[in-house]
Amino acid sequence: MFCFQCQETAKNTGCTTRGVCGKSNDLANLQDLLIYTLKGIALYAELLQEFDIRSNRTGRFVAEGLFATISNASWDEQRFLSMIQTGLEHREELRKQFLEAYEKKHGRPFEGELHDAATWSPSDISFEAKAPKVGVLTTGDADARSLRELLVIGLKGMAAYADHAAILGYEQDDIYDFFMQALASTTKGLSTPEMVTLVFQAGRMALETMALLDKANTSTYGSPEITNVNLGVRNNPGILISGHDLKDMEELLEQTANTGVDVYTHGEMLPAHYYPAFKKYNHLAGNYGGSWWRQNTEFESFNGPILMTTNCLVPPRKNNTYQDRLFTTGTVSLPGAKHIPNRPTGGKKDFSAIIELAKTCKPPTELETGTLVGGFAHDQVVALADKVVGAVKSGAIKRFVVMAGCDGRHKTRQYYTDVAKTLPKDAVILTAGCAKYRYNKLNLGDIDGIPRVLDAGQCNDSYSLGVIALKLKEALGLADINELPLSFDIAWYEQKAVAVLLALLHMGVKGIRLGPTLPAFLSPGVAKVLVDQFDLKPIGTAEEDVDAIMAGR
Ligand code: FSO
Ligand code: SF4
Repeated sequence: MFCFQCQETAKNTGCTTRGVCGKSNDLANLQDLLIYTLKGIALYAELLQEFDIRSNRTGRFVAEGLFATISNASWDEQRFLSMIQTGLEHREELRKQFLEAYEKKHGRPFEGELHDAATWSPSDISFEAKAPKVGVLTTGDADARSLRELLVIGLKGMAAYADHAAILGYEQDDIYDFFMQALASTTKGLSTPEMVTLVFQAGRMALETMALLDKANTSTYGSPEITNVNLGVRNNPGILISGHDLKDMEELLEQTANTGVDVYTHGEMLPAHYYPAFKKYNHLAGNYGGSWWRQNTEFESFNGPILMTTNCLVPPRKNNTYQDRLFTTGTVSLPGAKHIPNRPTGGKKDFSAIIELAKTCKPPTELETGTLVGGFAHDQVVALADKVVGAVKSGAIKRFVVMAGCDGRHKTRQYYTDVAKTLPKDAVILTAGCAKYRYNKLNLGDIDGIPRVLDAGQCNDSYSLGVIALKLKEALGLADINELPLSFDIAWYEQKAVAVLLALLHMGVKGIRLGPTLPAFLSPGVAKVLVDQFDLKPIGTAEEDVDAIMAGR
């Protein structure tokens, strides 16, 4: 195996025997083979675009496949074997369609050569033998590999966003078309400038995908509102729901109403509390615990069933007491955990097994008390625009610092807590994603009633931060986003954060700090392009960086 897609990769180079995350050699290889299968599908889908033939079914399949390979989402080898199998069948359907369309248009059969990704067959070689031949290291040149993988890793993040939007009924042809074009491009030996162009195009499409998801979420559940979220527990049994899937949240809340079972959020599901549509459920009791990597202890003390709707799912330790209470659904899977099947067309998921189990469980053990405030997505901040702009003009707010992204288990992430503590009292942190758990319980106070930590939501809501920046730019009459009193100190862990980074670069944001380490998949050559063109920087110490941030550097 060779995997270097996340921030915790071994020695910041690549996981080669077993992932730091726990991913096995076999699972990593199957993920590579699934990506290769998607490339084969993409090659035909791209050719079919020329005949104006496309289908959302193919777009969805590719998005779901990419999403399944994201860090800490799908741990079940069987799942990948069946996705590869289905993928190859899907590829053959597209091949037939293409050959027919070609012959119809040209009056003769297609005789061109196609890449192995579009033609290999499991009747000639087993999955086990094929998988090691199609991984990341098959691209020999370091810069070409870096650009290809930056593109594929960014696509994985976009695919997660596209999949969430699709679940709510929002899909766009140009996004699916780009998936096909980008995946197909990695089989074509493009020149460096051509690959760089595609990577920057991925930034534009990432922004578009995030906008689509924002529309899907807010049209379906309303615009997030300022909300105080309870951190304590009640006396009823509870179900803990984590991940990012709001449709699962909705259906779980509906099905638990009047059952005597409460629902708590964990990790990235915290922002569900901010949506008007969910506020009407009195049994949505609060948020339990912190970010994803604390699952091993927090799931123990929760005492009730846990529903994982997306990543990050940490494989439970041996002798844990919660594996029997752990349920997965959608993209997430784990051997030994019960999987709630997808909703039938026009129907709903059936969470009754989780609810029945919850009724037999003890209430959660209290971890903390108090509340957290959040819900500062774009509409809410725009509603406060006069106040915010007034505070900037009066000098009460000197600087905004976007500290969005991911959390992770590594000690170096203490940096983000230290930055939050060290920032002067006239600085406001804008956040989204699980990165916030490094500082959202520090009670950093407020500036004239504006909290010093403004949480826009999940990493899925990072789009909001871009909109807020553009609205501020407009309100302050500035010509360029880089003239704002705004710095970016982004924490990344997995592939959605890479999609967000590409979107920020597309927006022209310069001087982003990215940590705790720069991605291992950036070769020195590609990193240099990002440093030279965008002034992308690694993090330093909290003190140095806060000084530089406050000085606008
Ligand atoms: Fe966190 Fe995990 Fe939302 Fe990520 S839970 S780290 S970018 O997968 O998804 O922010
Ligand atoms: Fe290693 Fe991260 Fe890949 Fe897991 S996802 S194998 S930790 S690089």
